[in-house]
Amino acid sequence: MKNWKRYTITAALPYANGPKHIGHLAGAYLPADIYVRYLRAQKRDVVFVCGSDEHGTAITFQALQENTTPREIIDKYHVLIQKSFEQLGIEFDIYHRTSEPLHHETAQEFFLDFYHKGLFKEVTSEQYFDEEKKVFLADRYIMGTCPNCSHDRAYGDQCEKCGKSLSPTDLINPKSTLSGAVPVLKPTKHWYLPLNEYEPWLKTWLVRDHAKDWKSNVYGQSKSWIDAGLQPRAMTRDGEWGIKVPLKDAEGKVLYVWFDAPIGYISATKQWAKNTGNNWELYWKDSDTRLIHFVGKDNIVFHCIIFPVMLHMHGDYIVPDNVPANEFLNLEGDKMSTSRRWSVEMHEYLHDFPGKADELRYVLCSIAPETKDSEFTWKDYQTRVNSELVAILGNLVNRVMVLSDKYFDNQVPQAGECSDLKAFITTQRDKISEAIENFRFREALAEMINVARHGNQLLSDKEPWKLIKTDREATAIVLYDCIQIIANLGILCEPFLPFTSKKLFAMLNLDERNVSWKDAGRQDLLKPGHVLGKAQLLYQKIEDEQVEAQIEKLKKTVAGGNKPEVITKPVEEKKEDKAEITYDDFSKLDLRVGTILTAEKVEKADKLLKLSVDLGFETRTIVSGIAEHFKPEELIGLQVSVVANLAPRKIRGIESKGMILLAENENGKLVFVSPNQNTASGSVIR
Ligand code: B3M
Ligand code: ZN
Repeated sequence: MKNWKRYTITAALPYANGPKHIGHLAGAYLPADIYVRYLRAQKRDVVFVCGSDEHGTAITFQALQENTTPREIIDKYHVLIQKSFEQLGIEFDIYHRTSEPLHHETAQEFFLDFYHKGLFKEVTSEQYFDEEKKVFLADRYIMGTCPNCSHDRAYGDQCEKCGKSLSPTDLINPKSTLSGAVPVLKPTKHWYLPLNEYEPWLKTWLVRDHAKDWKSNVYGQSKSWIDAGLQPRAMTRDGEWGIKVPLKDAEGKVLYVWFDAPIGYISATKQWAKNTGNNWELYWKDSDTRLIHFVGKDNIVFHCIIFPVMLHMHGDYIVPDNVPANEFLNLEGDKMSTSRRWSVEMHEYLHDFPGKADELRYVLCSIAPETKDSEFTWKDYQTRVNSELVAILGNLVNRVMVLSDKYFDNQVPQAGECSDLKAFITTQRDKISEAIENFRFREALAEMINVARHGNQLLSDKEPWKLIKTDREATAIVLYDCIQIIANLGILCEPFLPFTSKKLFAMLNLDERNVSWKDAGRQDLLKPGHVLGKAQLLYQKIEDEQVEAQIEKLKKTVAGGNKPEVITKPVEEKKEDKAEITYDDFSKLDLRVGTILTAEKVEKADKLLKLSVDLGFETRTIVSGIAEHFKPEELIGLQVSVVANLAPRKIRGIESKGMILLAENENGKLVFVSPNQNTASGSVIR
């Protein structure tokens, strides 16, 4: 394998005209994120770009139908989608927008490059025009009778009854779906990419270079497109919404959305480079850069044929080295679809299962449609969370933390390196690496879980809870090994379960910045005597009622079409006008890091929790109005910011000394303001 100097990783730019569902996540974004996290853990040079695809006829027509503007639709969903990704731990280096001027310039530059080199074919043809709405109609927006089967609701591109692919002029009695008017044919000129002329280049590139290393579904689909013969394809459209064709005689014409969208990867990289002081050209023009596109299967042709041809035509650019596209993820026995409302949207999941991003990542990765379509069911989600995450990984960590605390004072016990742990974990690490490098993420995840299984096996073989009665030395060895296993899991699970990894490192009191992928396999990640952090619960069981409610919701949707909508408001910059304070005012505050030791409900007060908080120098009772946002058990061990010198107050008869700081997000949900790594209780915040 080639020794790549750097990586440019792209994930399909979502159309910002609606929410995105977990099928999209499983298809492109999650595998991309896993791959990137793995590269970062290896300290490789990588940029991971994505952003909103804001153009296209779909958005224009949606706006016409909903009596609004494309802008309005897009602004809402851009924020919603970006937030969802963030909360799911999909960590792009930049989430750009194709409406940005930088993108418009970049796309126009590509167009002009081809234009000036005389590479386009200019073709004038007759196309249907809606005289009422004053727009040329995309094929999808014309309906009529199918010449093949007489179905009277056939679309201008295809009859969904008999499956025949059509062109709008084939339809009998065509009508505009926008106005119902009979469309008229009008001549219009467009610029075509002569894909047919690039067939030889494509063939060589694909067949010679990638027959072996591309996934068979991707290679097969691309090859059959080429084998069927390519046609010139129009790269411009009539319309107002989009990037203006940068020519004098092109009034009212914009670039075809599939011309500009992939260039969006380049403009996103340019913006990222500007923000960070990098050189974007290295990431797109240096032959030592590995370019990889993560997309769903409906985007294969654009990323394996059209965009590579464009990059090749331009001449300066590298072409993708791989496009590890996934197939589709179905839902409860049917195709997932936002418009039919048979879907689980990312933001809905996050709303219904707050704090459970890793649970979804885990399940989606283990059932990812890597080689063929696969299926998500809520029952299966529950089973995988409960019998794998909770029962294997969560259980191991919990037992090891409890036992170490009980027998060894929450410290790594003294023990010789005497088992074969090192060989085992190194082998697992290499298996995981090999699988990730070859885009077999399901397998990689299973091998990671096998490491946790090994830990559980060790515990049930050696039974330290019995062993301690007779042999303290031997017990120390078992727990030493188990602690090292957990520390290794902190590294190995990070690409898949980033939130879990963070919690593991905090529990072990290990700074994640001090370890990287190559450290996995070490049996001395934590030295004897090292003091562990506080135990926290990794996962909770998913209850029957929770999955039943989800299934009910889906059924209701389809029956009544009224699945409750959860749209988060775009974040508004809210600035309260408070009077300015001096530095002295500020320094009057005694702000400290505290660790929550216990939490319980306050009787007859729905909103209140009574907490005991370790401030290092003392333990305080603090009453906090957060009971509707958090379950007491999930707070144990959590580190928070505390105003320590607030005058005591009696709340419901309980003396509360201090206040815990919380931030309220745009949904009214509260989150703690916590140090981003484990910090000694009582540490001063300033
Ligand atoms: N927006 C299609 C989609 O969301 C399209 C991808 C563009 S990638 C350059 O499926
Ligand atoms: Zn038909």
